[in-house]
Amino acid sequence: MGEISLKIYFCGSILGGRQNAAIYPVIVDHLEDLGHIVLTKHVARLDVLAFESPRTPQEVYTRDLDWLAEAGAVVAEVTTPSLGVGYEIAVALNLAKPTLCLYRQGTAVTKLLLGNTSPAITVRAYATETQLLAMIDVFLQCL
Ligand code: 6K6
Repeated sequence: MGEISLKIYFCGSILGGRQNAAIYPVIVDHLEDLGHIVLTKHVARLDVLAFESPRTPQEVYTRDLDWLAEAGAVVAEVTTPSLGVGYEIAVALNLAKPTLCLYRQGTAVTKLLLGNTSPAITVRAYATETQLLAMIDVFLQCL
């Protein structure tokens, strides 16, 4: 791969907490640097709630579900537990979307992800930013 531009759905915690949100733009920027389109790049914005506030909950839901359906792959940062991210991952797996779940090494992550037997899921712990970006590269190369 390398030349193929994918639509990627990025998931990161919003209401679940923003304590690991500094890594979200690193992931989104990397995906864009590789030439991909990140449908949900607003999730990485510091001001995501203000940015999205003109939209009704139904608008957010319908738009996000439509984007999930059109995405070629899903990349989720799951260090901070989030109901919304968990929901998105479940939908993505039901749609058989290749789904990469990344978390900071040493963090407790739900067994529903760690033990997930869906053929579409890849779950990886990263210790450094360099490792995280390499994991994204390997995931995309295997699509
Ligand atoms: C404010 C007012 C109306 O809507 C908002 C902003 N809410 C959201 N905007 C955009 N995406 C959202 C919103 N809430 C959840 N999501 C999706 O769920 C994102 O794609 C994230 O990946 C995930 C975050 O879920 P929570 O449960 O941590 O918020």
